[in-house]
Amino acid sequence: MTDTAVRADETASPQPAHPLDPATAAEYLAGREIMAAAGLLAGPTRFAYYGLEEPPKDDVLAGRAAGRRLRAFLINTATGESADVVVSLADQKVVSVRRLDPRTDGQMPIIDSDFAAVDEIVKADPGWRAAMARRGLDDVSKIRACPITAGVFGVADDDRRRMVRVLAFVQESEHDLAWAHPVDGVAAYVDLVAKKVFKITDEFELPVPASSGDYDDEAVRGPHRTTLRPIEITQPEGPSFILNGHALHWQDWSLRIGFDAREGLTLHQISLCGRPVIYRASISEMVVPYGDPRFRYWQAYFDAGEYLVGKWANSLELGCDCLGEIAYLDATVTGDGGQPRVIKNAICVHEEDFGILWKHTDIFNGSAQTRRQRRLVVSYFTTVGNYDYGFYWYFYLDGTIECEVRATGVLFTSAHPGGDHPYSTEVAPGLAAAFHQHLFSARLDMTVDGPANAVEEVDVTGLPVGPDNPYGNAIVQHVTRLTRESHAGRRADGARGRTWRIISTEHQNTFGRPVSYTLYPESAPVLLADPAAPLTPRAGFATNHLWVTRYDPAHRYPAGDFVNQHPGGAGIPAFIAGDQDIDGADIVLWHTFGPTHVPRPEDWPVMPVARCGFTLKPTGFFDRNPTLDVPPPSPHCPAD
Ligand SMILES: [Cu+2]
Repeated sequence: MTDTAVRADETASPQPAHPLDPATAAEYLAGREIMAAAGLLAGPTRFAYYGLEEPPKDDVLAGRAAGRRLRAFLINTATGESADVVVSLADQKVVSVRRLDPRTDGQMPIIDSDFAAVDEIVKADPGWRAAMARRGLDDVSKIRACPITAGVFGVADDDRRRMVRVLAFVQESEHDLAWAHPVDGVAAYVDLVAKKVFKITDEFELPVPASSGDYDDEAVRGPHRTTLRPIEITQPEGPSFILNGHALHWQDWSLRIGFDAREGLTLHQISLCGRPVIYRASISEMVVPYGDPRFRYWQAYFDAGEYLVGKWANSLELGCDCLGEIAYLDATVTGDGGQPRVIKNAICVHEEDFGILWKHTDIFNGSAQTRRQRRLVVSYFTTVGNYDYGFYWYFYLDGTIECEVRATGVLFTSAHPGGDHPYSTEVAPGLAAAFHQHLFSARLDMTVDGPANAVEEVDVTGLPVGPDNPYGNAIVQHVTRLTRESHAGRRADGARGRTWRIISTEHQNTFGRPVSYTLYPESAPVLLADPAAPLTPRAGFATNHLWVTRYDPAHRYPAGDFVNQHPGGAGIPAFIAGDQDIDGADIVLWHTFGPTHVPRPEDWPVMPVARCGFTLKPTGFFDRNPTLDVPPPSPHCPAD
């Protein structure tokens, strides 16, 4: 084993070193004390979210020492009463308490104890047991209840209460993979406050698919292949990065690493050669809508706003999840009671060789040079139900920033009805996986050489034959400045090579052009739900690939603060309602990306990683290739 854990120079001090550092265990406890003393935690009150309330950007940039604040979403599980609370640790007091009306404001995210409660509630319900018994499932101890956020569909008795809808799977033995055995056609609707099943939909019966999906079972997977020889990554002099607390330095890059139960990994104050590029970057929401219109039409998860992706972060294993010289950071999240829980080795920082950086063999002067690319990788992995997501941010020697999401885990399944079912793929005998989308929203608070930025949409096209283009070979850029929020909801266009350039309106390069970074999107479909679908206003952010908004510290989540059972219109649609000027302002880009997933048989029983993401490249940010100073990889490499 050559992989090495590089312990960061972390202090054990409960006091965070920087205003943007994640909240510490001691801070969570201190904040909890303040809330308890104010009487906010009476009765069965639980924390549905608990995290750092980041200080205003102006204060951070001005170096003003802002007092630390925490934000908590509290829910009384007996009454459903919900409150959005901010406490000041410095002042030892509650700063604000906003009582929510969940019918209009939305419900609190799903909490840990909901999972266990739902299992008990459905198994105690005679109607649900009868529905299972009709399908020959008399032993409910073998049934796994899967609670799914309910959405809002305008059905009166569905939408006025804190609820989940519950699908069932059969787990034949302790190690059986339950996702292989969906019980289709039936769902229980559970009122989480009344703690009872209030409705059962039972539309059709199909046989529970029987084939094992237990990929750990040698009888299912077959013997391990023996033909893979070891690959070892060694860095005998150690990695080239320095991690000091949450501050990371590598080559000309510097940034700060944060972590939040809702957004997971957050990156702050990303700069290159001492020049700011992004003030804050995160994946601030995601929605996974399924396309089966039968009784399960409501299946769509907002994994960040409804389930809190960061809370389910994995502890990473050296030599398994990460190879080479690794520095880990722990993440601290909290349980329902507001008690801290440390996820060891949640964030992985390492350096990777990435093939050729540049290379040329010159036909005239005989020079033959090769340089190798490297990237700094900051990543974490999380498990939300059946799926697992890896979130990777890459920083390259040439100034490129890349975000990659890796989706893996197990498909969400149903029973295949036979024939050419239009909405799903048969992935094992009688087992179906519905078509669905994974749509992520990257929140990119840009500061390209300072906060005064603007966005240009750049298309590339040919021109028709004409007096200035007699042979029809002309290629031109079409540059459109996005000047107002109302005009900045944009779609990618692969046929026109569409990109978006984030320019400084204050700084120019040697050619007299604004320094800029270009966002290169993947041209995958945006939300495929009909514009009239109840989901569409709830997932408004996902209806375009790009939005640009004026920076507002309250605009953090593109589907709104309270996504669970929110009727729609929060987040991006509300942010842009004021139609502010975004030209030469402090602006935030919201970029929608992600796959539309038509499952393949090869995605079963566990799915090989599917990648998606986007790239940001310096574009006239430098005056020439910034990597000419990268030395040859080894003395024997130059051929001349
Ligand atoms: Cu998928």
